[in-house]
Amino acid sequence: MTNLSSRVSAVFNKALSNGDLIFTESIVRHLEDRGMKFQIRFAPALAKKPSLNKEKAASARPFNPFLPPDPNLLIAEVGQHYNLVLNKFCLVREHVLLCTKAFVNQNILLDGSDLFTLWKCLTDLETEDTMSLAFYNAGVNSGASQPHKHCQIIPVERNLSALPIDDAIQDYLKSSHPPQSPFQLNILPFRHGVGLLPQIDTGSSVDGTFANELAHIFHSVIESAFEPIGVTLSSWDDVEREAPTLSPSTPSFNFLMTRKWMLLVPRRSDSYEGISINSVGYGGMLLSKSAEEIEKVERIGPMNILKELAFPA
Ligand code: B4P
Repeated sequence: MTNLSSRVSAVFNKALSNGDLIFTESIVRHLEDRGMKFQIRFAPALAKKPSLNKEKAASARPFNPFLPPDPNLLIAEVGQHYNLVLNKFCLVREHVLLCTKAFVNQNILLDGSDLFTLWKCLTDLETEDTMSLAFYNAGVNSGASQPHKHCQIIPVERNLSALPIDDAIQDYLKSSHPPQSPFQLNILPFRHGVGLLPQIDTGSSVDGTFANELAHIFHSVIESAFEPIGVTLSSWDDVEREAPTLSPSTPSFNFLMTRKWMLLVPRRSDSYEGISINSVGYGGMLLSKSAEEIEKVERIGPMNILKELAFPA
């Protein structure tokens, strides 16, 4: 266990026992759909969570939970520009958020510094039993509710089926030699891009060159995923860094990253038949807050829901 991961465990356990965060119990069941073994997480108590109306988030200046972060949820300052804080409303133990210290709008694209810091956290949070999944909900149609720039990280067990999208990517890599990057997975019926990350020895020192390399892979993944929709990188040029709300005119996407790969999915809408999905959904993990929602997911099929919320492949 690294210093960072033991600090996360210690701060999490203290915050939980002091009632500084709300951990919601959930039950996970599996549902196979078009070759992907989806996880459907049922958390009925979450229906009671105070939710930030997403339309309001786009149109008014809401309460900012990250500026300043609750000191009881703060794990550490990371580098000069970031705070690592616990998610106050978690379904998975030790769910953390990497937030910029100063306000930056969540529509601003991730840059080399964000990606490198995220990669460092993924590396430092890994344990023998768990890897980490980072995600970024960008834009009004991505499932985002907070306009302050923040990436999220959840621990994922190192088992087959623990992270369904990782299984799909590993299957692709086994059958494709040498793998192209960025690439698309045949199994996913919607526009997306996957980029492979260089495998760097955790003991070696990494520097700004690696940050630039991560930014380059991120840009190539955005371009490959968005190009057929007629969206280019310049679409993000006019986003105001300090704009207090999310602009509906900025393209939305979901972004997922592990130490091995990044995946980006352009988003067309926020919810389908009342089911809202964030980046975790595109990892193959859906959330249902009521029996009615579970019934809908089973009836429509998780892959169809993901397809309806994204653009055709
Ligand atoms: P956003 O990007 O803005 O939105 P989100 O993750 O979709 O969270 P939302 O709040 O809309 O949650 P939802 O009910 O859909 O991220 C904002 C983050 O800040 C969230 O993690 C939020 O909890 C956190 N936050 C808000 N106020 C805070 C405060 N005062 N201090 C610290 N953190 C604060 O989903 C509920 C939760 O379950 C989310 O964390 C979500 O990421 C997670 N989740 C969704 N699907 C899941 C799945 N299949 N498996 C496991 N977890 C899942």
